[in-house]
Amino acid sequence: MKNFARFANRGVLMNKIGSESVDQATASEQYQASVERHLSNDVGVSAENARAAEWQRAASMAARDKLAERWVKTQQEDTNNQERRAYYLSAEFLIGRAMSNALAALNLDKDFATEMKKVGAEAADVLESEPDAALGNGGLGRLAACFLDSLATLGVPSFGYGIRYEFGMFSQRIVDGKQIETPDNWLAFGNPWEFPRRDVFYPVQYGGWVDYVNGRPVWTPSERILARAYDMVIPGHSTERVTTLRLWKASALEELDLAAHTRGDYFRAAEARSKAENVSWVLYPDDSTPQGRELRLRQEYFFVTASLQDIVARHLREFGTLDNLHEKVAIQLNDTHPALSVPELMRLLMDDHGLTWEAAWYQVSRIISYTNHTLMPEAIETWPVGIMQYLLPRHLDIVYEINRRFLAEVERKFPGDKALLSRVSLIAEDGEKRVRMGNLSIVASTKVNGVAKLHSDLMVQTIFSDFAKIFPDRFTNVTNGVTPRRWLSQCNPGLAKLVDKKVKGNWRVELDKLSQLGKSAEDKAFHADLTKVKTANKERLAAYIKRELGITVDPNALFDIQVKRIHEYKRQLLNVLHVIQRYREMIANPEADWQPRVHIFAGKAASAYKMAKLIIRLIHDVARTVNNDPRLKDRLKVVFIPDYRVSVAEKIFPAADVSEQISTAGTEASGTGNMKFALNGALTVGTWDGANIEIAENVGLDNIFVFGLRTEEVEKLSQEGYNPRAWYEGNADLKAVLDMIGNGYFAPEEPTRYQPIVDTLLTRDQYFLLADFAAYVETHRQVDVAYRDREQWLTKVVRNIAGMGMFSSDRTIGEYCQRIWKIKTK
Ligand code: 26V
Repeated sequence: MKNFARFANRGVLMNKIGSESVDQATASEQYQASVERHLSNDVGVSAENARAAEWQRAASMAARDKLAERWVKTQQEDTNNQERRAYYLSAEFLIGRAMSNALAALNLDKDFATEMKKVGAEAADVLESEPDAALGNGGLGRLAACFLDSLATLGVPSFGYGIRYEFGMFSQRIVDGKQIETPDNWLAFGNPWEFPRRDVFYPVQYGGWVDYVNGRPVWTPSERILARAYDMVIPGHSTERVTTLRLWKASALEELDLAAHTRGDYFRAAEARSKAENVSWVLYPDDSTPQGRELRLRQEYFFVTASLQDIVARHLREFGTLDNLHEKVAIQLNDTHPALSVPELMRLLMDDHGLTWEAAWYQVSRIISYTNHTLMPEAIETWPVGIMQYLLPRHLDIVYEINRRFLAEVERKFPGDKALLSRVSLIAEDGEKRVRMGNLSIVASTKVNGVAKLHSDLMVQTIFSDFAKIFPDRFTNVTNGVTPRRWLSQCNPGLAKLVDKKVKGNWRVELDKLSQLGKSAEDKAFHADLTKVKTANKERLAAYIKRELGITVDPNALFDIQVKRIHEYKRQLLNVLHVIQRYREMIANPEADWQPRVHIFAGKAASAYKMAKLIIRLIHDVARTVNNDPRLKDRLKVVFIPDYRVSVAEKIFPAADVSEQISTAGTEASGTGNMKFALNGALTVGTWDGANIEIAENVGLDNIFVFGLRTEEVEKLSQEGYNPRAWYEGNADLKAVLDMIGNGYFAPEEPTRYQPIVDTLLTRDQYFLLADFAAYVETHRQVDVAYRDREQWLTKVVRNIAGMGMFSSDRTIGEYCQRIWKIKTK
């Protein structure tokens, strides 16, 4: 192994260069030697024969070794310091790839390519061969991953807790313009980043009944499985601190049910195993209505009970008493998915540890806080009382008792208001009786927060207005953020380098420092550098599009991009309507000096969401028509990039000129893609919604394109009786666009294909596309004009990047620590 020899020579190096770079060189060489050792000893292949994926395994094992050292130290520190810990409970963590982030955290990223080259491997291929860990649907799951990065970086004593899904978010393939879902077998080649903790497991029980023996409840469950811990190390940046993401895998109590086995019933034994493992088998890919499936409730209880048992056990190990649990533990519920934490923690404290109701409630209500991520009433979880009774009878009893006491308190504060009692009750009694998980979470929480200013305001004015009256001090806002390590430093090294030149201080961990760029807003040399970087990023994306789809796009065209889950409220359809309008204008006047544009879409549709799938198909049919129309001379291209995921997002954000954030005002809780685009120098075309508003405030209204109805206007229009057909009749362009879709212009082989789209738009148009169409089209005309004034545009770009300081997830986590968890940060 030639590199061991090089390593042995480092004494010579020492004499040549300064000590810091010697340390760096040494670290890199040690790392490289370790990679080669793992390649031979663990992967079992020679450097000469190793392929990219094999180098990847070896390289990640070597990085993992280094992280493990930091990990052991951090845990020892936290145990010694005995400070309050934050526990982030989330059914989703959308991590993506771990390798380049780990190398960056270890400060080994710069030499990695050179070291790999020396052994004949291409670093880019090695990094690309890592599968994404896609244990989440979209924004909510990615936020959890950004939060872990910030918890580690800020050195907060903390754990993430979730589920080790065997299959993550489905892969999306497009066949004849239609979405096909295929399983995401991300663990097929093992996961080098995880540490199975064979000695950490807890029982998880379901079903059965509750007896009252001398007035004390005794739960006799009918099923028992195990939750086994698998840890992932989450490295901090510019610190040696790390944090832990502990994921639970379900397994049978015994690998094979021995009793069944000795009876010779081999298949029954195998069945018990697969039934148990079923619980952590697959992520629910439904980003739309929660369907109230029993397996989903099993999953939620599964990770809640395992995590809480683990937290209690750790606390008892460290303190030997539960008296101070609430002083040392802060639990954050990422939406209502872990809301069973409320009755479960009550149960553990009372039934297993003998606390009284009052003592247990005192603790629970000081430990738990809840983040709400959507205002859509249909998206807030409820569980049929029948399923709860069957699966978790003891928990249902506890929920009833919490409700009894809570409603009595409300009755005392607001006597005689029966309607109020029924609205805030933890049990919905209209129709099938259901447990309201949002209400349950609020009643037990220290703090309840929304994820952007507008969202938090609307939360207390609409869905939770009754609770805001009952608990006026409980509600607060913590605006979302994203980690600048992954979403600028790693995904856009070209831009990061320019920022390094202009900004003093470590902007990677103090993003506010980006404001220093403001002084270069009109600097022509800087503009030229920015243009070079953006063009290179667009070339990189164009090459990816060519490779994946065979479509040629011009990197000099304006790249207009909308990437996110496909949902009617996010209005990808409005974007399509604009593209069609532009197409009409161009063929009507082909000789005009049209700004060349590439309209890029990506995103997955929930598998049962018919309308979302039809929108994907329409995008493909429009793309086929537009991309092949010779009259346009390639000045308009439409591209749908398949299988949107974290690693694809990292290629897309850096290449955008225009970011589409066009949800109906009042519907998008925050958005985080909007932040990633602006941070990478794209200008936003957006509604006055979610975090767009705060982005506008921070980058300046002159540097963002805001259009469309405001929340109050949407509300007013809706009250007055919105008639979409009148908007259709009243706007000849809009009418022509919808008629083209309805007449089968884009699907001549099946002219009625898009009738359902036109029908919903003309009869209901729940998300006010037709009302916003004209303003949206007009705004894009302004975008074209602005884009051509290169200096002006680049000034706006700089002001965008400079204004994004507050959208670091470090700021967000800092606020959670201060205002919700009461944890000190350095
Ligand atoms: C579900 C549904 C189902 C029915 C109709 C509309 C709708 C809308 C959203 C959802 C997802 C709920 C939870 C969620 O993923 N929220 C997202 O959380 C992100 C992180 O806070 C935030 O940036 C997004 O705006 C928000 O949609």
